[in-house]
Amino acid sequence: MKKPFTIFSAVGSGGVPVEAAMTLIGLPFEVVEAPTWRGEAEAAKVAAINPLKQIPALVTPDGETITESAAILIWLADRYPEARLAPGLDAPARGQFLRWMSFISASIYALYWISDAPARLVGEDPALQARAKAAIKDRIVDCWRMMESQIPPGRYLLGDEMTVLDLYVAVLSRWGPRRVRFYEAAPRMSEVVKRVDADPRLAAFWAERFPFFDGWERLGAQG
Ligand SMILES: N[C@@H](CCC(=O)N[C@@H](CS)C(=O)NCC(=O)O)C(=O)O
Repeated sequence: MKKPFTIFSAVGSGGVPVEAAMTLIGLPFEVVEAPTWRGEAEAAKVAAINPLKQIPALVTPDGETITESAAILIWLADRYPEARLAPGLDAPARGQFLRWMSFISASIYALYWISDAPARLVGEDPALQARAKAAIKDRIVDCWRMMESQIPPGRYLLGDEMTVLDLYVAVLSRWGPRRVRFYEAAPRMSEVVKRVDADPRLAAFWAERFPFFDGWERLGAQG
């Protein structure tokens, strides 16, 4: 019997949209919980399959490892087209789908490498660290605002069907600078992420993997 998928991930992390996609597709998967930002012991759990010690990392039933959240999400959506989680290769929305998947990964997600541990860039000075974190939050808000100005959402970001882009944005918009600032910067996209938050197919999943609690839109669990 083939092994199920294994996803190296953590509650509230960038692995959550990948887990959500696999849940919607109906794939069997095991989670290795590895909150890499909580120190060397956790990071070491993923080192053998991702030398950057980052999650998410997916190991397929064939034993292939795929890292990079956007690549994993696009791969899953393309590999299981019956789940309709991405515009097909010839669909009119395909270009914009790839554009925004890359944008989220490169222009937004990558910044958390600094904001989760600003000493990596500015050393131990608390004032410099605070300045770096604040500047990154402002930059992320600017990125959301830019995306909002370029995208005319329907029920979902690319039209009437939910794609992995919606899952990606729904999760990353919960991190610092938190949803309240996302709502201000991107009011039309906010309607979409609230729809994704409320999707009944994901209710049990969100409760387990990125729970909503009183004040979460202001406080969040990470970032
Ligand atoms: N470019 C990577 C970024 C992944 C990433 O930054 N993951 C975070 C957790 S949400 C992490 O593992 N951080 C630990 C570190 O960078 O040292 C992706 O898109 O998958």
